[in-house]
Amino acid sequence: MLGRRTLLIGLGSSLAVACGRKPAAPEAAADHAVLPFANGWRPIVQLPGKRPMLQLTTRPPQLETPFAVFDDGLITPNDAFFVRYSMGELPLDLDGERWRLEVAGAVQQPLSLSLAALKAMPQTEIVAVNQCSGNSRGFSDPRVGGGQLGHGAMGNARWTGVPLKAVLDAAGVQRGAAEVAFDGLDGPVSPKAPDFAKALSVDHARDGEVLLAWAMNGEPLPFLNGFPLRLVVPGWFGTYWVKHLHRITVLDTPFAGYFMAKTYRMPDNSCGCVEPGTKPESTRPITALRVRSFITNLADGAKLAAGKPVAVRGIAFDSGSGIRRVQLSADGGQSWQDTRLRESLGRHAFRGWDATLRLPAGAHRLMARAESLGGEIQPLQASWNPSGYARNVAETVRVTAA
Ligand SMILES: Nc1nc2c(c(=O)[nH]1)N[C@H]1C(S)=C(S)[C@@H](COP(=O)(O)O)O[C@H]1N2
Ligand SMILES: [Mo]
Repeated sequence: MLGRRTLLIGLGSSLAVACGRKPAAPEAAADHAVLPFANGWRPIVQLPGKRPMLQLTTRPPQLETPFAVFDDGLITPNDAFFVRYSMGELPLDLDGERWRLEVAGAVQQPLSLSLAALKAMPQTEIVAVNQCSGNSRGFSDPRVGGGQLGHGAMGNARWTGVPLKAVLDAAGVQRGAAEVAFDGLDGPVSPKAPDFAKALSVDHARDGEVLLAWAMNGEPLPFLNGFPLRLVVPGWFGTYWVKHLHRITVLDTPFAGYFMAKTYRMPDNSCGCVEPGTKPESTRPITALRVRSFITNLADGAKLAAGKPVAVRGIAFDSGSGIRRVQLSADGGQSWQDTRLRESLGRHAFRGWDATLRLPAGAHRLMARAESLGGEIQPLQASWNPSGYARNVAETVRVTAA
């Protein structure tokens, strides 16, 4: 019988091969996909624990979910969930038995917790969307640097774990503490490069909703999605959802790490945007998701029957107030009809919706536009920022009816 360690090492070496660390037999791409912008050609690759996915980079491995997956159901399967890393060195020899979560800094009692110790604490579950702040960046116009992603750097899963608050309370956060920093076990290829770490305010970290999760959709986290433990920050962009989490440090002063102070920052104004091509005067860390919606069953270029009922369906989400309504336009945003919202899996989850259209012969521009219970509505014009973060314009799907 294979022990867990053997299994992990096996996974590690096949990942090492797949990620180009060893001179490997060439990984023939079974196929490729073309995203609808310049340089949108992507090999389709299959990494351990994943189905064939769109490859953005090999080292670190970065995979985008094929968009059709979002039409299969509201929960994104583990083997189709996107993968994003900033660091080139993954903890491929990570041993779940020996791994410990260290809780240190401005606490009464530093802790060192095994996975078994965490699992012995009261567990909770939440269905929540993890979306990269760079999701859809490839559509930025004018174009911007960074991973040229289509719409597949998001996913909706049921996360199981222990509230971060319970662990912080067990350690006893000292009065006057300001922030809580989270460090993952992956690291930079060059020792001079900054390590991946993120921070939340003490109040946010103790809101009871932020989760230390070891399971995703009822299974242990796939290695590439943060085995054995990751942070889940419902309603906030994926950058805070630290994977392979191994150290939590309570700080008296604001955390100044590279991934908070230098990157993942938005223009510091109400729209989080600037004139295309210009630089913001000041920036602030990116935080909450913006309301978005997608048509999932019709791809750009679809040919439909004129005059016949056409079923249109999709998904919507926001930062956690919940979805109030999703409207659909067949004329590029001039007129709108309401869609029907499907059952809610929770206010942080993808919300399904559907509608029926009857289209006359000709070309049509379909758009979905969601409004949150918090009163946020998707804009019809895209705004721009230099990192292409947080796109949420109502997207257009061009179809023809004949
Ligand atoms: N340890 C670690 N955690 C990380 C990152 C990373 O580079 N290292 N990237 C973050 C970013 S930018 C995103 S969008 C999410 C992506 O989560 P996923 O790979 O499980 O889809 O992980 C976050 N957690
Ligand atoms: Mo991200």
